[in-house]
Amino acid sequence: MSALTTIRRLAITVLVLFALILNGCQSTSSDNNKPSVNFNSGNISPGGTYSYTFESEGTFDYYCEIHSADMQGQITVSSATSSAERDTVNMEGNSFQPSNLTVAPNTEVVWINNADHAHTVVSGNPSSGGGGGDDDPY
Ligand SMILES: [Cu+2]
Repeated sequence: MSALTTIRRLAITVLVLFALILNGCQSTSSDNNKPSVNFNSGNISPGGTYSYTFESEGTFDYYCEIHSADMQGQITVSSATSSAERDTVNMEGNSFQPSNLTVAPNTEVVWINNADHAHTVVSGNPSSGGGGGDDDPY
């Protein structure tokens, strides 16, 4: 093997290592530190339900599009909480009960509409534009 070939191989190795290091940095960018959820129940009739499974830890705002000013809630997903397959949020009048629910990762949250009119459950908050199309979980 000539000295030139050895140098070339070294150079390529260094470039590949650099690429791997840069890739590694990208995968720990802010996107991974801010898990996002995206859901939109559409109209839930009285007596109807909607469910969503929260997989990763984080704090997730949600609201009702119909009563957005008053009707907001939050799901906190934390592995410090004892796990359960399922947990529920009741929609009473124009509020979510409880408005702050903490669950373990991979819990299915079921919203139950106990009111006499329709509600929706949409990820995000009214100022984020909502519609379930916004990536911002805050
Ligand atoms: Cu509502």
